[in-house]
Amino acid sequence: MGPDRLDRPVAVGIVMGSDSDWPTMKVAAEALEEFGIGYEADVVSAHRMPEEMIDYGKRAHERGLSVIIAGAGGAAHLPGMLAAVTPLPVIGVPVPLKYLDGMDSLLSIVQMPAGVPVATVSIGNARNAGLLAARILGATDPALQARIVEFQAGLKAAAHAKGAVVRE
Ligand code: RP5
Repeated sequence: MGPDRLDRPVAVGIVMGSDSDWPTMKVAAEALEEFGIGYEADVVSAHRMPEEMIDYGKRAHERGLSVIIAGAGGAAHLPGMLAAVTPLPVIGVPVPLKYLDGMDSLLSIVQMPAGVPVATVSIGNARNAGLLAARILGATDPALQARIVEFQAGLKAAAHAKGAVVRE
């Protein structure tokens, strides 16, 4: 895998079923940016381009990716089908559509059979998908893990500050 547009090695593949998912999925990209993690982003529809989707999943690890973040809405088969063909960790993002408030997306991503895991975040929560990918990469990258610890300290400080406002 070559570098991304900022010359970083591409460690995370962000894929989605449609470009209409990008407003949700770009938040995962923003989280990766915060930690300086290289990524690529593509539309790889499970239903509209199944051969390309299988090829993406089969080759992702050979191309140097370490984590796949896959988002889809409705009959959201993309994360699960990728998990079926890749040895990489797959993080699923249920994208909420106009009907059913994203429950359809959530249930079709989260109910994977034993043996084929997808780490599913909450409906529309692509930020957590990006942060989870950072944690996975941080497990073998001490400098990145140190930045995650610093980020968590920031969360704690912000929560304490909010508590102080409530007590005033
Ligand atoms: C899903 O169908 C996509 O992931 C998207 O959430 C949904 C609608 O796609 P479009 O009709 O907007 O292209 O496969």
